[in-house]
Amino acid sequence: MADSTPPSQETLSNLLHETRSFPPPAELAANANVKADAYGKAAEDRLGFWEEQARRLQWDQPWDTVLDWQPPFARWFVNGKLNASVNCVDRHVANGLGERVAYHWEGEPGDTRSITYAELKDLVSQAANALTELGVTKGDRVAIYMPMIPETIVAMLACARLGAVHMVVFGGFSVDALGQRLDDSQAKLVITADGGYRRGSASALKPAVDAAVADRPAVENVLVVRRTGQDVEWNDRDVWWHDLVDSQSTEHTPEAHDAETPLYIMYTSGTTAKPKGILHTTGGYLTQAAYTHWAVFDLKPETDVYWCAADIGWVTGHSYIVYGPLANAATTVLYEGTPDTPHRGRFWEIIEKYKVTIAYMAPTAIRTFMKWGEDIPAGFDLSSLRVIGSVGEPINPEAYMWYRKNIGGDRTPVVDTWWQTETGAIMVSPLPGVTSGKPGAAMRALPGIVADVVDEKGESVPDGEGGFIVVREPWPAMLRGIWGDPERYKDTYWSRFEGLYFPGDGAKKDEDGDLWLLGRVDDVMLISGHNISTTEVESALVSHPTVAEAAVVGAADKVTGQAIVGFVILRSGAEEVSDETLKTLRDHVGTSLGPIAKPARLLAVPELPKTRSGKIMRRLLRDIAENREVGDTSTLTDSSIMEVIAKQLPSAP
Ligand code: 6R9
Repeated sequence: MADSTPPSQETLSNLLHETRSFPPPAELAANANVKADAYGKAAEDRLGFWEEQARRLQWDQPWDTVLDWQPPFARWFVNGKLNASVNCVDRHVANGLGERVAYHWEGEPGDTRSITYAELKDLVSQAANALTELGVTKGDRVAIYMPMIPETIVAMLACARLGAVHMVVFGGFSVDALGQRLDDSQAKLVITADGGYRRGSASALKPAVDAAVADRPAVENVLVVRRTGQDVEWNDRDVWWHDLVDSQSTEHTPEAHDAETPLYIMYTSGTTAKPKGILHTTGGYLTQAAYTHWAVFDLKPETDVYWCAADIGWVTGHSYIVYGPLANAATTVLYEGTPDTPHRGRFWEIIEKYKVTIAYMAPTAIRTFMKWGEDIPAGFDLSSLRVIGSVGEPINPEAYMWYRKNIGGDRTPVVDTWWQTETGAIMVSPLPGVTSGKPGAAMRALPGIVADVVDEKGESVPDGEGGFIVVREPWPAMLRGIWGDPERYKDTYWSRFEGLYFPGDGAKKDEDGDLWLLGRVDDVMLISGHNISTTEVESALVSHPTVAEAAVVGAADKVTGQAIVGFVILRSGAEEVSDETLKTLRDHVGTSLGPIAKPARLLAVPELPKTRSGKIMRRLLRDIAENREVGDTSTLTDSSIMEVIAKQLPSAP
């Protein structure tokens, strides 16, 4: 994602001061899966630590070398053999856990289905047999363009079982986005559904697949799940899931795959360039997904009910709805739809209904819930929760406090987890039984992970200063490359700082050495020679009671180089605001962070442009702020939003 050069004047200014901190609840700390000594142990013998974690899995053949590191190319658990689907399903059944529920699925219209590990094993075996019948073999790429239904997970695991590489595309990406990914991966099979439920109605998926595969002969078949029952066009290469899969044998003998067998490709859109196919392999990825899911959420698989509200089309869904939870034999809730269908309390209703103990969601959702008001969650019993997590963007201190208080009952730790598609699994996060969490901070690199904050020259910055987050040592779930483009892998992640992995994010270390993530360096603003992070200014805006969400960008300015232009969504929902209110907000930022961070212009808008995983797309706002034509909007949740925002604008000064 780090396609552009970070700003060069100086390292990030450190503007935000936060003094609140919440120690772990005593009982959680006493019974925590991971205690404070884990950091020291892992630091003493990092590779030994990861070997210990790899033993969580069932290996058909042990590895002979933990790590083969030919920078920047890593191979973990060399010559070890395992099957990811066996690790996620079969072995739990063999261990007597067949009756445990793997997924409580909740369809948006209210239909439900609970699937035990024994049932999942049968479904995955049937799907593996079906894919074999369609000619899918080890190494083939399979595209999955699906709603949030159990078959999506079954399809992923069936691929993993065969050693085929799955490539999940957000159900909702455009025909072009799907087509581009099919071209790059050369997938021979597409698995899809007639449609899925979104916002109370059936939305079609198959027409997009029909259009995308029309001129792509590499796609031999399209396997279609019937979810909504809507009419679909039928082509020669189409096969119904229920015709092919349901009649298959529930026996399937899995093969043991090499630890470095490609498991999946996940495309990240980056800012401008062609999407990158991030490649993950089997042994190291599953090891870190399993360990982090167990450690960061303090998972007790016998008693916890875990829910990650991400989409499976996002890496968070891969690692924390599918692979991590299944490897740990967890019981997971899977929800198909949107948070406001049929009402704005749907998430809390789900938590109450399934007595969810661990919930994991994105700051964008949390800020939306803030806007809807605390009365909504107050109407539900959320007392089952014991750990709540956040992922995808920096969580503003205000959103953290709201989440902790209104969802966590002022009782549960909040784990703010920093990681990326590329890292495969969580890298920086509090440990709920160890860390005294600070609102807005991801805190510490997890045991076994060596992260740091460096300056322009790649030198470690002292506590209290900001710069660029880097990872100093390889980690098991790290990407193994960009599909078909090793040079781009080197250029993007390993060329900025000699010998260090550069994720493209700004960060600071506070006085205690704790880490605060400050957003993409591509978004950092350069105001009169000071690098100011978008995160800090946005957090200051969101800390004002009238503001629900905020996005700021640096727009070219003759005097200051760049000037801060802010876009705010007001809690009242009003788009017409008085100059007085806007002035109050600008002053509020000035008082919180200092005059340098005061936005030059502020606009109230009804919505912000976001990706499907909830990230604000600041480059589009920059286009608006600089009066340019708006760039590529193909990965937005709602592309019409840009017109709405543009209309809001009086022409720039
Ligand atoms: C998991 C995921 C990665 C980028 C990452 C960073 C941002 C994610 C964050 C966070 C601050 C957190 N990000 N989690 N920033 N605090 N807890 O989101 O993967 O979609 O690849 O995005 O998201 O900027 O570099 P991905």
